[in-house]
Amino acid sequence: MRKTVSLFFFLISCMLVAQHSETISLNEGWQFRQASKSPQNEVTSSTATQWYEASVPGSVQRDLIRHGVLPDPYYGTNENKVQWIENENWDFKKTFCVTARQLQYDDAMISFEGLDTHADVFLNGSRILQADNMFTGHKISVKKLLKEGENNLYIRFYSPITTMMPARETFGYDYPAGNDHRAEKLSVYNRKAPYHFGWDWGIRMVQMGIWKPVSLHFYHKAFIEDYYVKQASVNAQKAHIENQIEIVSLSEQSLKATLSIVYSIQGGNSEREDKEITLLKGKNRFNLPLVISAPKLWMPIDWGEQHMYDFTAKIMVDDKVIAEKAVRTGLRTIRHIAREDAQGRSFFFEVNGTPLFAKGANYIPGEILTTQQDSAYYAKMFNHIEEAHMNMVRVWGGGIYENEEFYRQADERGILVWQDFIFGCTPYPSDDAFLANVREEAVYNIKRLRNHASLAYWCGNNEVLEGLHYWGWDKQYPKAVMDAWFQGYDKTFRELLPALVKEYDGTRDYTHGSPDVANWGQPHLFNQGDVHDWGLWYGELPFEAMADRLPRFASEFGFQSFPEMKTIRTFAAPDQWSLESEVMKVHQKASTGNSLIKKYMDMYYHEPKNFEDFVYVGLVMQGNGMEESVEAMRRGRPYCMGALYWQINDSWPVVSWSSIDYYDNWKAQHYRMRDVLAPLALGIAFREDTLDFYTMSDYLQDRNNLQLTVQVIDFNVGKQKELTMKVDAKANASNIVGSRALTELMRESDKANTMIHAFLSDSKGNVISTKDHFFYWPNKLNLPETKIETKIKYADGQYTLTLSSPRLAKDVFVEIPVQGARFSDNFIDLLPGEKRSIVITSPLLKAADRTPVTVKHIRETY
Ligand code: NHV
Repeated sequence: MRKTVSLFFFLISCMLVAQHSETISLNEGWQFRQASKSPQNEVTSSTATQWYEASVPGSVQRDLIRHGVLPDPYYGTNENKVQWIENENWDFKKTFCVTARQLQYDDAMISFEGLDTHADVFLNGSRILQADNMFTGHKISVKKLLKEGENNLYIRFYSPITTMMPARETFGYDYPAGNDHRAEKLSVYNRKAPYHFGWDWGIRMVQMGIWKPVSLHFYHKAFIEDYYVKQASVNAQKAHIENQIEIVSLSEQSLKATLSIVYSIQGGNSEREDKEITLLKGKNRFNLPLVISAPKLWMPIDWGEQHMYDFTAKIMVDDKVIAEKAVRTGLRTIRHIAREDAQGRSFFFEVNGTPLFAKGANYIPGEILTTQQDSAYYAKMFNHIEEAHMNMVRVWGGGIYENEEFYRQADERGILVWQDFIFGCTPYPSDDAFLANVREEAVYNIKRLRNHASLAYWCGNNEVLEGLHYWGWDKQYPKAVMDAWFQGYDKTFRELLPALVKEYDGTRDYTHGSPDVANWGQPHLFNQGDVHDWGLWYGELPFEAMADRLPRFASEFGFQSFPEMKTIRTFAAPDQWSLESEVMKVHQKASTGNSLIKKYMDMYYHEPKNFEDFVYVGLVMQGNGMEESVEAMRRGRPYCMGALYWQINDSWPVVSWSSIDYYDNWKAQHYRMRDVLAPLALGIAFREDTLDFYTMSDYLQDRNNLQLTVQVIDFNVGKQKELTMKVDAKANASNIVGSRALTELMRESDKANTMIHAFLSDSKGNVISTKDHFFYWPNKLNLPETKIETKIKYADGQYTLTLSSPRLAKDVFVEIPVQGARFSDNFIDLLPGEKRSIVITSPLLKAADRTPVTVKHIRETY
């Protein structure tokens, strides 16, 4: 059926005669097989040498799992069973048809948007490409090689391991690439996603294959190779746009043509700007500047609308369009402000001239099988980002330059993107050949991403300099090697990449790497630049300490948790439910992870009764602790102007620092981020026996005449006292709006059995933000034993729970064995006598099933 439909469209397109171009997808009909067989893999891989159908985009590993040749790599200890693939070479082939009519086009270009990684590509007996960089796309002129009827494409992918092994042999050392989970550290020689080689939250799967689309383009006369809508300057009065266009002319003679830019605000009336041009054979570059008066600016989320403009560049010859290309973008300015000031050196972003407190997270590729990140995946991920009220994500340097759809979602929703170049946590080679490869990769990706309104900032790498300075490598390597790495750092990150950003982007700021100069072990440097503050977690500092060591901008800080039991059940049988079991160890990649979770749990909680309670308490600890840290940063503006926590997502089911697990279950942390990052949130700081109440606002308008209600709640009997205050929430600022001495509210001796429940409401009584403040962590609280009463209304797609408890039930966790089910709230504090309703939604929920819902709270874990 599908074949008939595509044949129909194919015939239709053949009937359109006077086309200036035509594109056919070459994603269908690929086959693959193992090309080599290492002696040690003789037995394991015997089934892989036959031809299998391949899905493109995809990878060898993804397809072998699909065909059942490899087991589910996430289950049990199966990770070990899929490692042999990386040592082998793999062949891909496909045939496709070209018609006589198509051969009449002036040129045909085959486009590979991404080959992972070392590959020779052959077409009808000729080698058309030698690829060695996963991140670079290729467009190759193939008209002379094509023939009418059947054409043959063949790609041999070479093992990234065996291909680069000689580099290691000749260098004489292994690089200190600690996250590369093989003894021979070959990730550094491969321009390939570092996380494929393993990470401290990552399964290792060194993939090979066609990871991005393949297509064949036919052109008459000319085509537009690239179109950059460069925002030379933008303000509320005028936007100066340079339309930078690269046109390839295929005609032997020079061509007189009109370059026309048609543009409009999305859905509005279009305007047009023309320029007469002469095209010479080969590449031609033109710039057509234009001015848009009173542009409607693209705004970050919560600051206004994400207005988008459509630009189309057209080349016309004799009034006929011979080539065109469209760009959709938003007009705005984003500046990174690094300014010496009284405290040190600032680090913040200004959007359309207004300082922005950056709220968000670090993003890793959300699938180890990279190509499983499809459009639906990105839409879902950006829902999570938006629902937690983030306005910035950092595409971290150990992953990939993300797919188009990532940035398109970010544009549409008003989320700024901090983009690392893909280097992380180790030095890299810096010889001429390596840097030439990096140059090509950087130019390709800057050009690919520069039209996105959301793209805010370029950063050379993640923690390479931090590693060189602080990770003890000088004790493991000779001085000459260290010197070469420092010099290589400068060449790559202080010379090559910034020069390319300037030349090919020219509008965005760049930093050599993150963090800038500050290091988490040197708090005296926290007054300048961005910090990855791992004093929490690696430095074993308590959550409370984060408020006393605010950085100017936190680009990383985080805390681990296990995913909830329903995710653990997908990979571990009950006999493996313990920290040190074989299976759990495969799913905990951080060598000190379990001991750190236990250390912090000893600091804050009574010892949980069993593994399941340990998992639950760990989730709550991460959620509440990270909320505390993020709130301190947000209260601390304008000194501190950003909180991007480590990390929002997972690439497989694993113990990690994520706030959402691999199966889309929000951990407690994601709920707490949603609360603390709300555009207008209430904060509480308890210092020197005084409670300070803060409004933390990202709105650009003041919100005045709000009511702050402060209740003193006894864990056993409920409300003891209530007071209200009229408060104003100042725009784009954090301010103390009220203070109360503890003694005005309660007795010092009641701190272990009393909490503060405060909320902010508008004049109509709508609650804007709620904040519960406890004076201690649970092991120092007198939490009462209590039983939660649960009533459930079952409907298809939605269960509604009503919860109540005669006494305080802290951190109430509602569980349902349905992956990805959404809860209107979870991990909540249920106050004495309070009735709370929680709505669970999932298309998998059926009223008739009465899927069991379980509820637990902290007092039940000890
Ligand atoms: O370990 C968690 C995350 C990593 O997954 C990721 O690479 O960039 N993490 C920790 C650090 N940076 C990052 C900080 N690194 C160190 C801390 C303590 C000692 C050595 C290194 C991310």
